[in-house]
Amino acid sequence: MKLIAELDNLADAFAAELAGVASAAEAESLRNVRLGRKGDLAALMNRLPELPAEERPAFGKAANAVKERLNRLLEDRLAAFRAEAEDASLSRFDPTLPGRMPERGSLHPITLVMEEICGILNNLGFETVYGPEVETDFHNFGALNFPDDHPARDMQDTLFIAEGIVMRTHTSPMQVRAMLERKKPPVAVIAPGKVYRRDYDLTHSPMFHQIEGLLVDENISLAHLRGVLTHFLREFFGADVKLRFRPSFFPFTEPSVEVDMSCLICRGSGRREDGKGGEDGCRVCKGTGWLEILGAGMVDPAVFAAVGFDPACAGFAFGLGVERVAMLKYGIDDLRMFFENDLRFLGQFVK
Ligand code: FA5
Repeated sequence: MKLIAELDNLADAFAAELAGVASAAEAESLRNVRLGRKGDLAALMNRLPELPAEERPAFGKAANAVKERLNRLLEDRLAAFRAEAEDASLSRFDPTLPGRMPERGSLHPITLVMEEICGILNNLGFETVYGPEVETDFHNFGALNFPDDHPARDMQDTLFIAEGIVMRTHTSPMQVRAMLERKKPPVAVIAPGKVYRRDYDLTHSPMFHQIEGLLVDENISLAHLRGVLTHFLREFFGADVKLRFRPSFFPFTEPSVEVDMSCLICRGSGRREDGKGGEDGCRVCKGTGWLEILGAGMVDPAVFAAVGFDPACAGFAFGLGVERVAMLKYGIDDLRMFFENDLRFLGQFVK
């Protein structure tokens, strides 16, 4: 058969086959078989030398024209497949469906509680200050009247970093830093932040948060401390909260107190929901109806001496456990939930 006739046949066969393809992928494979570099059209063109020399230019031209035409047909078919796919996805799109809310982050409950507490104390005139979590032995213990090798250092299981360097075990070193910086009274600061101890159970975690408060001025007494703490706790928990001041001991305060709050989980009853009391009762207050939330006292003259303040100065300090307060505020009976980072838990505290 003449080459030119074979070219026509190929074009007709291609058009027929193209009409029958069911997908873009089938159309592409047809392009390969018929029009590709090793396809049927290329094979025909390779036979050009069979023709007499004078017929070759006309055949070459015709073959190129066929190639172009068939490629155009194929592109049209591919465009039709694309349009069909778009239509199909549009018909699946239902504009009346409710939108999908993007997930929103939220502040951690401990952050929320710290912000609220600091807000109340800022309103009373306390300024917020921040300090390092890796502390010197001097700031964490020495200046706070913990003598070297004094058993009082065992009160807090310390994580040591190096000789003379510790993870701060409380925010009280900020008392020392604030007084060293201010050089003389008045000082009225609060210092929120992380502290570290070797502790782990329902109400103790190895990293937790405290807020330190320090007021040094003229004629400050324990009555001012009681007034400030009572105001703060009533603002935070409501007017019916009950407080209990217990005598205690801290090397850096004299006299010292520990403040307990009526347990809001069991409403001070010490009993669980099923009525069990005593040691088997409320998990948070261990059946006592009270939960210790802070330590406090009048600044010890030895601390004033260590920072170069006149030991006759007067001031009070307190250190509050933020997680304990947050547990009571939100009715959470296991402090470890704050640190498990379960989004189902954290998502409940969106402001
Ligand atoms: C102190 O840390 C003193 N610096 C507080 C202080 C400051 C006293 C200023 C006097 C003047 P204490 O070790 O009791 O004291 O801790 C204070 C509060 O932190 C406790 O009442 C408790 O609420 C909380 N707390 C203590 N240990 C943990 C822990 N492992 N996990 C969570 N909260 C804790």
